[in-house]
Amino acid sequence: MVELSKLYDAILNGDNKTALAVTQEAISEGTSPMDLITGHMVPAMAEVGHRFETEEYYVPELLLSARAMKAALGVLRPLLVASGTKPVATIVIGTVKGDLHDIGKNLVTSMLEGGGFNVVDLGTDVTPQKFVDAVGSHSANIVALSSLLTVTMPMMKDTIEALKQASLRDRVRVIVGGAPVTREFAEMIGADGYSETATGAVALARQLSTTS
Ligand code: B1M
Repeated sequence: MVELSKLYDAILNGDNKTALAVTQEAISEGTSPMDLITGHMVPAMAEVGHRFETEEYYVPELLLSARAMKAALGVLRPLLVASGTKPVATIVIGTVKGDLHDIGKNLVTSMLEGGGFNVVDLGTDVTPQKFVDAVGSHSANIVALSSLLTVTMPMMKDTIEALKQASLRDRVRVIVGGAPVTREFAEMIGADGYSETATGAVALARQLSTTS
């Protein structure tokens, strides 16, 4: 059996080849993708963040770790995605303007796809107008906003305002998440829901799509 702590170490050390190899081996041995993600990969990224805060790591190390994380997620993503089911609802997702963090957002996207949603991923650094346009053109039921930076959190409010201005707010539910976002913040900006985790986002989207 492959030693799963090697996956944690590979992400922490920015070693994408080992991250990929260990993930592939673990999956072939029958380890569940979610065990790898929650038990080893997310904790490794949390430690990367801690080392960045304590100035043991700098941006180049963050980038290498992010690359290793993405390599491992690339193997897991197809396994998280359900196939052949009728979409529950359409969700437009993106990381808000000014913010380039996409690992968590990509994880949320995969989990939502796995939960049977049709997901339109707008990527990172998404302007309020781009969200508005996508809601209109895809007739989306839910807009999912991700933010990892304290300074980009106000963009979530701006996006909700832009949806109001475009007379689309009544047609869509807005959910928000990302490390610095809180339930209180979500309520304050008038979002319909908040989730701390990717799995929680799926449950929330399900709940909102049955009550809309
Ligand atoms: Co950045 N970065 N970063 N970074 N980075 C953080 C976020 C930071 C907390 C690090 C730190 O200081 N400890 C800090 C933000 C501080 C703050 O504002 N509160 C920070 C900073 C300061 C910066 C820069 C400003 C650094 C600089 O340039 N001086 C810069 C900003 C660039 C920009 O965006 N404009 C920057 C850059 C980067 C990289 C590009 C190098 C890289 C991102 C690569 C990429 O994403 N492609 C990076 C990384 C890797 C991190 C850390 C280390 C890891 C983030 C991550 O991927 N986590 C991060 C520290 C940390 O988070 N501990 C940090 C793993 C991921 C699975 O978790 O994204 O939280 P997360 O997603 C979770 C939940 O939050 C939730 O579900 C996911 C799974 O459970 N979730 C949702 C996320 N979105 C959701 C939406 C939902 C629901 C749940 O509903 C819609």
